[in-house]
Amino acid sequence: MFRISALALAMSLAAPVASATTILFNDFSSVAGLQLNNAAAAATDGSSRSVLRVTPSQFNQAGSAFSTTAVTLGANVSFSTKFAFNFNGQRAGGADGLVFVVQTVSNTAGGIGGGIGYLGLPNSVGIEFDNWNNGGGDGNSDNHVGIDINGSVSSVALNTALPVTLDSGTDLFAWIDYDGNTDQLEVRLSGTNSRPAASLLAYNVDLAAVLGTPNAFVGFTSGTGAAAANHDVISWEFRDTFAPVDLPEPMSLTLLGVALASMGLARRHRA
Ligand SMILES: [Ca+2]
Ligand SMILES: [Ca+2]
Ligand SMILES: [Ca+2]
Repeated sequence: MFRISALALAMSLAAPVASATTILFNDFSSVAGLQLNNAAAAATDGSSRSVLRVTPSQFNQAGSAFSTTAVTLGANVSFSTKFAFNFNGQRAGGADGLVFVVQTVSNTAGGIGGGIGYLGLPNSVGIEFDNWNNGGGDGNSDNHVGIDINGSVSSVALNTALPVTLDSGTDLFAWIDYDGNTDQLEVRLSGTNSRPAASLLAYNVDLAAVLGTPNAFVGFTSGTGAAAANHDVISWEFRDTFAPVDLPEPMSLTLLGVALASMGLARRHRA
């Protein structure tokens, strides 16, 4: 009797969790499901990869790419996302960066240059990866990550001590998680495809109030000015609940499952 219940429990612990993934681009060989605005386009990068080039390395551009249909976000507009990106082909120093955006329309690209394609988008939150120093609002940094609200590029939270160089031309990896139950927005960034334990930025914000609706369009904006770069998204996963991508399963559950299975086996041998 015990053996059966223990094995059943072990099996239930090992059962796959229902996926909350609503958007998944392993590459951008097809951009179906995305609305591309202004300068944004599918492109082939220097490694022959099919990428989403939100702005090309040309001066004074703005571009954006958003889901063509609204995503209904989870409890209190919770979400989790991960993407790989690469800034390359820099001209005059490389500018102005890439912003991951959650907003209530799909067809906009905001201001060029230091606006990073995000300036002026109402009812939105943006997580900016900014490779050009526009002064005090950028913390006098040309290599920072910020959290932006309602179309302002004067970030409400800023990290100017990144573990990577945005203009390195190498693939970078970002994880963004919002738990609407705690209102906590967390940003992680790495030069390797391994989710850091510690967040780079954490900020408390009531996104349900900012957006005014659980139905959101999610995607990216970018801009260039008197300096430019190819701002490429390499891959992208978005989940409509708080379900952090690449979060290891709790070790205790795995060990418990192994322990219970072993106990069942031991009892069978004794029988
Ligand atoms: Ca730069
Ligand atoms: Ca800037
Ligand atoms: Ca900035």
